[in-house]
Amino acid sequence: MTDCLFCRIVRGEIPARKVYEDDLVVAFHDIQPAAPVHILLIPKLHIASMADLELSHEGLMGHLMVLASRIAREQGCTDGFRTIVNTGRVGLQEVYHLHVHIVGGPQPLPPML
Ligand code: D5M
Repeated sequence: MTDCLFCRIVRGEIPARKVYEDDLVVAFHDIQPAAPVHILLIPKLHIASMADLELSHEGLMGHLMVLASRIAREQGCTDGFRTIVNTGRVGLQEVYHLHVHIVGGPQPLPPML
């Protein structure tokens, strides 16, 4: 997926304010933050959306979830946070490279639904 926006961030072709990176994942600030803390956590592997997950991705997705918790804590979300994975047209997904939004801040977030 050479022209995927988030693949380009993974390759360093587009700048991003990274807060974490390892062999499997990258986390960076969302360009349009919806809250004081708004981080996107992505696998380096191009997976278009949650609808495309396979059993072989189990370990990678477990890694992603454990890191979401750690990154939220490191960003100061010690009293809770929200994790969101928008999926497909109905899920209002804009960027088709699987990503977990980590959203938080000092105040309670408004209800989603
Ligand atoms: O959300 C996609 C999210 O990706 C949305 O909150 C904006 C963010 N975005 C788009 N381009 C960038 C760059 N270049 N850096 C950081 N964040 C970005 P979705 O769940 O697909 O609706």
